[in-house]
Amino acid sequence: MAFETILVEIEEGIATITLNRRDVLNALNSQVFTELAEAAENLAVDDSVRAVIITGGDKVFAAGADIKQMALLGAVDVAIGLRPSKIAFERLENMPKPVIAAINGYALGGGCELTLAADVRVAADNAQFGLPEIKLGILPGGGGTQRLPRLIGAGKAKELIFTGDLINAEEALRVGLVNKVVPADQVLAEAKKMAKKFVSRGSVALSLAKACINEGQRMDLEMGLEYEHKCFSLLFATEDQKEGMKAFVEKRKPNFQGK
Ligand code: CO8
Repeated sequence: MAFETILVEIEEGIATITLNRRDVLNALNSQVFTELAEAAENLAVDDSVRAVIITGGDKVFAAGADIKQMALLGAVDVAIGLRPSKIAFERLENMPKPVIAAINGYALGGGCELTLAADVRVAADNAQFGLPEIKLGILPGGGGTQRLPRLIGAGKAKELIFTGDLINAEEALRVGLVNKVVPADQVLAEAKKMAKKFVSRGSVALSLAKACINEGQRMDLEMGLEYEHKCFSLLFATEDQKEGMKAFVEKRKPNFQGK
């Protein structure tokens, strides 16, 4: 996949998307969103890819949407021109494989919101998170007002969004914004380790578990539990379920085939 503002590498079933606008702290312009949307669409259906990592490299994740580009936009330009940001984030969030954000340095505004579209977040001890949009006279329009409160609760999300203040990795871990904090030079390695563990599990079961959690957030508890029961039942039609339980009985590691 050849893109200009992102790099995509696939190794041992794990795709790594690297944001690649280093000179502007990986500010997310409309081209990044368009390329991310295309990459996510391709990776979702690529059978050789079992997990996806998204990173900004070893210095910064992303300092937000490109303010210089946004400064020139009117309401209609945003409604139409920035639509790919929504598409990109939703494709990452809903792809039937795990997506891990590996975060060094700043993850601000749209950058922070991009990490929220991932399933799990691994942060460097030097990472800083925030939704400073309020200081620009706008609000977090990349899912921040929706995904952040669902992740960390409305009270803390409102504090972050109303103040625009940044929090460090330790605080992000404490409030549940990130899953793990590691030394800065180990973020990608830790994300890959996590990805490998996910990949070693039954991929059908994992993708349905992800669907249950994501879809369940759009349902009331009763419907969510019903949806879960249907997905659970469906897994008993897979070879992975047979293999997983047979392996347990035979006291060996399962060899899942993803079918
Ligand atoms: N957009 C454009 N350029 C940026 C951005 C940005 N968000 N952030 C940094 N840059 C550029 C700077 O302009 C500078 O470029 P140049 O060298 O040409 O002047 C270069 O990156 C380096 O930046 P700094 O010199 O500012 O670096 P510092 O280390 O001094 O400061 C900061 C780092 C604190 C991260 C600072 O750059 C900063 O505050 N950046 C803006 C953070 C911010 O407000 N982010 C939120 C943006 S709004 C947003 O994300 C809305 C999301 C909406 C959803 C998606 C669209 C629908």
